[in-house]
This record gives sequence, structure tokens and C-alpha cells, in this order.
Amino acid sequence: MKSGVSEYAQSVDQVFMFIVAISVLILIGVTAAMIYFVIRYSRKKNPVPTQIEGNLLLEVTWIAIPTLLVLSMFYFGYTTFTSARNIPEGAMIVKVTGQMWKWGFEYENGKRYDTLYLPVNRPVKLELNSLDVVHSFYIPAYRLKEDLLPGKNNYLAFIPDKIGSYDIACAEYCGMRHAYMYNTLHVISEDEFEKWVAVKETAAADSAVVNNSNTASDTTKGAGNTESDSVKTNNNL
Ligand SMILES: [Cu+2]
Repeated sequence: MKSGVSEYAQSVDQVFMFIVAISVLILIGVTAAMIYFVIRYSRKKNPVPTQIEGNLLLEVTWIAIPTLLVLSMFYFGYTTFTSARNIPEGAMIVKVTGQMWKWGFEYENGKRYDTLYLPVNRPVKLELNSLDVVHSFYIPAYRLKEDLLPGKNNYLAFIPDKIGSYDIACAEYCGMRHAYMYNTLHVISEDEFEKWVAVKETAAADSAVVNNSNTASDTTKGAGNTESDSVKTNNNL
């Protein structure tokens, strides 16, 4: 597994490894006990079975240990999860719109674009909305995923702390071209971002967000999105 890029992603990985480790230990323990009992208490070695009832120590042990294990998984999972729900102070807001089958991004100054650009180390809150069906905004490298539901405001908060380009995918089956609903998150330096966000973009943005009625022509446009994005981007930077 490739390690995550942000602090949050690393804690998600740690929770994941913690749960895997517990599961592996349980698997080994249960399998070993099972093999031991099968051999030790086979008909040959133990022809007359004994019925054991009311062993308090055994009962307390098998209630206490699994309860503690499950609670510890919940604790680590929950504390990590809340860090993606707490909006850091001074977070920049970007409105993310999902529609069949593309993403649109709108910045605080009204600039709209069809690719996500974020300045490194600045906290961001992504406000997620869908124009049609349920989509799911997913950035694997940041271990972030949240559903977009029509008529409901959802959000994600995080700090993009490493410059680079990362995949964005739709993680909820949303129709015929769901598999093509990819995009890119570009984390760039603060200077570059200021320059980029100052350039008013209209054409790309409008086609990315506004059009909702023309599903048929969207399909053909959707296929070329990524290429034209990168060309436009280079011009702007
Ligand atoms: Cu989708």
C-alpha cells in the first residue's frame, strides 16, 4: 500500500494497520485453538466428553477481551474520522459540484473551474453538492471520501500538505459514464495559487458546472475533458 500524503492520511493508514493486526492475531489465535482442540479432544484421545458449565473466569474473559478490542478500534477510527469533520480555522471554501459525469469547482472569489487547484498547507473546506444523483468525492492519496447528495450539503475539511497532483474519482456508481468521472487535484505553492486564482476563467467553468440538461452531448464532451483541462491549465500558470 502506498503511504498517504497528509498527516490525516497517515493516521487513516495507522488505523487500518491496527485493525488488520488485530484481525490477524485473532485469526491465528482462533485457528491455533481450533487445531489444538480437534487433536486433543478427538474421539481417540478423549472418548468420554465432559460438559463444562458456569465457568465465570472463561465467560468474563470472552466478553471482556472482544469488547476491549472492538472499543479500541472504534476509538482510533472515530478520533481520526473527527479530524476530517472538524473544519480548521481560516479554512478556504471551495464548492464542489458533482453531476453526471464531471466535477465542477467554485472558489471564494467566484472563479469556477473544472479541475481542483489548492495552495499547499492552507486548510480547505470542500462543500459538496450534487446536481443530479448520488456521487462520491474520493481522493485516494489523501484517504478522503464523502458522498454528494442532491439537496443535502456535505463537506470535507483537510490540509493539502504536499505539492503534487493527485487523482480524484467518483466512488459511487452514478450511471453509464461513472467510470470516466476522474479528475485531478493539483496542490501548488501559495504564490502560484494566487496567480492562478486571480485569472478569471469563464469558458471552462461554465461548461463544468452550469449545464445540467444536456446529458447526451455531455457524454461526448466528458471524454475529452482531461486533456483540454491540462492544456488550459498550463496556459494559466
Ligand atoms: Cu459520479
